[in-house]
Amino acid sequence: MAVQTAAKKERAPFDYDRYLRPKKLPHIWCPGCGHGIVLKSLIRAIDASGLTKDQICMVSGIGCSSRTPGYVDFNTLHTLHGRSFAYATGVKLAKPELKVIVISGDGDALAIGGNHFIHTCRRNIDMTILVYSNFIYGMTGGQYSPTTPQGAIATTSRFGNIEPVFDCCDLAKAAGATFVARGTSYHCQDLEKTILEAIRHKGTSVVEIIDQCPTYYGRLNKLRSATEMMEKFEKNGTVSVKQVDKLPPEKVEGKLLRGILHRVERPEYCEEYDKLIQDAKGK
Ligand SMILES: Cc1ncc(C[n+]2csc(CCOP(=O)(O)OP(=O)(O)O)c2C)c(N)n1
Ligand code: SF4
Repeated sequence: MAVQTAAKKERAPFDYDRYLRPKKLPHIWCPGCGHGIVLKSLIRAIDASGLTKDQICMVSGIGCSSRTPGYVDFNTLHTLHGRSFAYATGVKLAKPELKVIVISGDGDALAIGGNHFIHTCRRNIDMTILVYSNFIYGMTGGQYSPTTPQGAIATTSRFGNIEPVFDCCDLAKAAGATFVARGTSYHCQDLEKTILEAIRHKGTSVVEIIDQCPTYYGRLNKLRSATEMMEKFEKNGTVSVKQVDKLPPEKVEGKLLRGILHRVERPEYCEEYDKLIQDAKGK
């Protein structure tokens, strides 16, 4: 018993404060919002990467998720709705030594920013893109987004959404991203490991993160709590890629895969651009 107590004492609690900007707190997120849980996994992944705070540039567009960079003590840019990828590309080209991390919502990345998203993936520029997919536009009051499930209620689909869903991971892979993964705010420890792998990857890495907006999506769709949403969409709505082959088809059907879905190597954009400059100089 005494040995156990001593061992417990040795483990210092994780120092989140080191990564936060206390003057920017309290944050704007509603109780039960998934974005805070994701921030925790993200901070832990960055810490595990061994990168210093100055080596990171975090860029976002507009939305509840896009508020994240304001709260963290890295180089940060809070830009325009859907345009974070363009700013992030500029930062990476000007300072290729930085690790660029883009934070975006499903609306930000896949609707207004969809064009920028696919061309960033196509170029394979070295940056990590996190798409917080809560099936709705949270910040502006719950309009439906490209990830809103068919039949779901949003403030702009009062009788049920009739539009098919964009699969963010399929889209990223088809567009050329060289690392594609999916995580959830429920499986936050797995998420931390997945984000770490994404940060370590050279090229465009995309992680779609299923999280919850209890205030709009939950309320409109009669899901009574954040916990109920996490149970429905994240715990029971996803299957790990590591388990999928062992499960009968009926346990997999209709579920989203989580984990690393795609990882390949391909020339990285900044390096190719640099080669071009060197060639041009030599001529
Ligand atoms: C050009 C432009 N169009 C529309 C808006 C309004 N707007 C701000 S955030 C947002 C949606 C954000 O939703 P999402 O990206 O899914 O992030 P969440 O808030 O759910 O985290 C919209 C439509 C804007 N700020 N700029
Ligand atoms: S409106 Fe939704 S997405 Fe925005 S902070 Fe609240 S719960 Fe989160």
